[in-house]
Amino acid sequence: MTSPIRTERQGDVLVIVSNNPPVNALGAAVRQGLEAAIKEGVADASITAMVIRCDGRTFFAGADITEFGKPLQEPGLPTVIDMIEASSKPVVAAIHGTALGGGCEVTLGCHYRIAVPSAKIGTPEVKLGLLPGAGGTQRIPRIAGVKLALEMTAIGNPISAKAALAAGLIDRLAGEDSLVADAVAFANEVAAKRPLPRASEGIATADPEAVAAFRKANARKFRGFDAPAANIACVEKAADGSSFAEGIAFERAEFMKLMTGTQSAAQRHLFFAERQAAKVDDIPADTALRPIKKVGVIGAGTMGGGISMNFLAAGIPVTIVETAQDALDRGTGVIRRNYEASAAKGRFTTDKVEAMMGALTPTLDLEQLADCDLIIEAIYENMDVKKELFGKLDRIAKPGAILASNTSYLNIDEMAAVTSRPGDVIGMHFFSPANVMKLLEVVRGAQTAPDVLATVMALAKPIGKVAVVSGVCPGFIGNRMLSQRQQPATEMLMEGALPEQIDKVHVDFGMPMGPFQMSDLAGVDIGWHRDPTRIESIRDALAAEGRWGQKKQAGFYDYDERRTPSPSPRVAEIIADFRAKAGKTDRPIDDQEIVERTLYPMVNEGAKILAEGMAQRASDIDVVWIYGYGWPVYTGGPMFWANTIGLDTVVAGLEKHGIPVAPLLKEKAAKGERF
Ligand code: 3H9
Repeated sequence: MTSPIRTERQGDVLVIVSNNPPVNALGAAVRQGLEAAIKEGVADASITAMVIRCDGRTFFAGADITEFGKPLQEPGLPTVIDMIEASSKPVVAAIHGTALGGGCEVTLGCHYRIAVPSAKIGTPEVKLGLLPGAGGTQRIPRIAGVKLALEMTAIGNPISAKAALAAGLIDRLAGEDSLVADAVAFANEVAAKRPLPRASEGIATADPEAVAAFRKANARKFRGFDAPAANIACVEKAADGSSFAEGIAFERAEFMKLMTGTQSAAQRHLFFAERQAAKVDDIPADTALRPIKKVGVIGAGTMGGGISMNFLAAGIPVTIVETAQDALDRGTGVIRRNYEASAAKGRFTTDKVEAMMGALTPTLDLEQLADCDLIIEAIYENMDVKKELFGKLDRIAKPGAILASNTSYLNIDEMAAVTSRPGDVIGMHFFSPANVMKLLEVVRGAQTAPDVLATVMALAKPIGKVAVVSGVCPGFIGNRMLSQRQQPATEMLMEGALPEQIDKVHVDFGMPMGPFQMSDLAGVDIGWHRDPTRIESIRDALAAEGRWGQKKQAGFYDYDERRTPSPSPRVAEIIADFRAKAGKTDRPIDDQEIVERTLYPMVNEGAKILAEGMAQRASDIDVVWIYGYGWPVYTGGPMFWANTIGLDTVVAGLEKHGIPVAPLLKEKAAKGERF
């Protein structure tokens, strides 16, 4: 087998080149090749300096994640990096693309670093539930200080080459198109310079105030995750007077703890799940896509506005249609205000705001959609109205245009059936707020054409979404599972639990909110029959009293002006009243029962969704729940979580409460299999 590493001589400089597509991950063959190449450069008396660079789209994007959890093949990355740093001849890292994780750590082992201006440098391991385990937590603070090291390791966002230059993480910028020549020139320039600058020999200054402030500022973001604290502890260790060797030993121990834990396994699962979700099993990867140069959105309400924002931000012009001028003005006004708020936070320039608004065409005339390549309807959920609209679109839209519905539970096939082109019809279910939430549930109708599905799946990436394919069923993947937790939660109110107890179990589990907090946010009055004298459920009773949720500052909770919830004595009264009328006696309900009756049924429903082929794979369901509903990332999503607690445990829990177990779940549990 040929090595992914080759060496080339440029005068007295040995250029070490990696060619390991797609992202030059630092797998075993790369590490072995690097080790051999460094040895070659050190041993060859005619070589005065070395350059490490990569072919393809990026510098090393990190350790090879597919090797994690398997026996280590020598040499390990820390060994290779130590060897680079120990070299008696200068080594220059020549960076383009993204030098991430282990890739960034390789650059820190080098004595000098040069990067093209477009390069990005970072240690995103925390997003995989890990920490930079090849010296990163010890070298970054020694070069760039504790403050930046905390941000880079515990938050994990990459920084620009310019920022890296300012922080000393790179020494100079190369020309965008002259990296190799500039790196070789740099190597020649420093060839005779001694002593060699070695990051491990630097001293990091302790900054307890910065650490405390950082912890406080990010407490919410870090809630529930193990890795951020471990990253912080390692950075602190680098600056507490310990030797580099002691710091490295500490880093190694922390890294191994994380690597063998459930959280990192869950986060690595998500990394691959997210990428897998983009693939549709029966559609070839090279399917020709339909060009999407202009998008039409029908409805300028919260959903339509949010959907439009995604395309405008991606540089795709949008025509937005409403039925009345005031609604249209309101909708476009909200879009502008949202963009301006983001600009005020420094997310983009005011020029960009104007460019995006300039690409938005508001209109009351549906005919204006005639030249759109994709039309998404985001009107209210009524099948008759939607069918009428699809009939009109069939007449107006140009041939080949994709006709999409943002429905969250209605049948796409019924909408497709009223058109003469059912193959062009698809569901694009965005989640609210649509400009923020990352999930896009793509609903594949019975007749949706393969190239239509492939086009919409490919469109997700440029608009910053993670797309998952769902079949046609009520509520699709996400809302279908959601309904499975709402009903038992309400039943438990009748048996002795209070909304705050049930919600707390969900929040402690890591959800952004529990079932009743979600009801209050969405509106208790949604789907209400609007007859205050007809009180058949707790929900009816709340709605009849005008307790419609957050918008009325009263729902399952009481709210103050800042929308901070507090448990409501009135709600407790209503519930007690209902229980009494139903002749039910209270009993204590413990937290475990809440988990078993609200979360296990979701897994159960997930198994049915899988068995019916409504989801392509269990990991797609995990992606839906993590990106659409905020299921805690560190548990890996409902199906991965079920694997970790054991499918037999889930089955036993469901049976205990008399909930019928899905055959697929039962079968897998009996065979000792996982999803
Ligand atoms: C680490 O370094 C630990 C060390 O500190 C300590 C060690 C001791 N490994 O994302 P894309 C695959 S932890 C294996 O679609 P893009 C990916 O699955 C690592 N495979 O491309 C996909 O495969 P497929 C720290 C990887 O252009 C294909 O490459 N580093 C890896 O949108 C294309 O990926 C990171 O966390 C990997 N490291 O984005 C960086 N990376 O085609 C992780 C990617 O079969 N990577 N693949 O689906 C990224 O963030 C993005 O891939 C990157 C490119 C920004 C580089």
